[in-house]
Amino acid sequence: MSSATRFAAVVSLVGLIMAARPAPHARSVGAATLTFFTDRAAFQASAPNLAVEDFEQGKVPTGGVMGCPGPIDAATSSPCFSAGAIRPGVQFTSSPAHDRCVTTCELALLGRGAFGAPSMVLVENFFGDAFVITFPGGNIAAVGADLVTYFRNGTCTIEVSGAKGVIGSTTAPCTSLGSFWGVKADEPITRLKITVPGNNVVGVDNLAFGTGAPPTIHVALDVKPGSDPSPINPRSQGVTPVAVLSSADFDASQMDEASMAFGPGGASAVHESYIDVNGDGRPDMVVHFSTQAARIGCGDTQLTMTGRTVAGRKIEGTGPIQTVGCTNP
Ligand SMILES: [Ca+2]
Ligand SMILES: [Ca+2]
Repeated sequence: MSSATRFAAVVSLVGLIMAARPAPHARSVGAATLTFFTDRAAFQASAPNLAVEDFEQGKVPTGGVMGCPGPIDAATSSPCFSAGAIRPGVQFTSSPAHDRCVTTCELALLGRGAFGAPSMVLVENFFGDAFVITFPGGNIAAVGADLVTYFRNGTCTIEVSGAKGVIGSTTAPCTSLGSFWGVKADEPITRLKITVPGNNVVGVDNLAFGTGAPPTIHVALDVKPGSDPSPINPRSQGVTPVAVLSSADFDASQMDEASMAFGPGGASAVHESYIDVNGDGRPDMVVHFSTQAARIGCGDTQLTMTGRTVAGRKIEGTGPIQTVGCTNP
């Protein structure tokens, strides 16, 4: 109740004092390629398996507004969020930063119905501030969100940063109901800075973020097909054959043999052929690699292979082994 009053008072009061800041100046560093999206379905098709933060674990009542101290992340424990309520890997702040709610809060959590919000959304709390999203964990190549503004619809400016600084900037509609905007980059995205001109506040809902890469395909290996268990002498100067088994979901002929790496040493494939080694009717890929180059350790119980399909999909496989010849010097 008092929080709601404070939000309204702060925004209107501060808005009178603070002039709208100029839009950020975009500056490209290096040669990052950014692809922008305005349709969530198209974005998700291009960048599957993203985590989504929808703020629905927030503690604001329906129709209410709460001031929230920043930064907000998975560790935050505040009147707005309990620890663990926000997904790991993302942090929300405003720019410039403000105090920790000693007098005011830099962020605000809107409940469903507040200012027309369709569900809980997080916004910055001062006219002219930027809403800032950082990804401390790294490895984020795709980010999308419903951009939200209150008081009126507007045009947001979104500045995208990587490790070396700003890698691009664009504009997109932001509305009280939320308007989707997304980006994919060919280098890790570390930060988004979102601003809206005029006496307005800006934030996001349904923030999707992640590597944007399809999941790794896990395959089964049959080391030394035809022998069970699969004895390997790590000191052997020869080659070891391994069958990469096809399955209903995976066609071993789609492996890019140049990408394959066996064992801790990452041995390359030196020869491959296609035979159905397990009699399931699906041809398997039989690859030979240098046993020495694989650096298998005495006592290892499994062999791991990594690689990619010709289409670029990551592959990982393991199969049991039994090391032999390790006892004699
Ligand atoms: Ca929400
Ligand atoms: Ca087979």
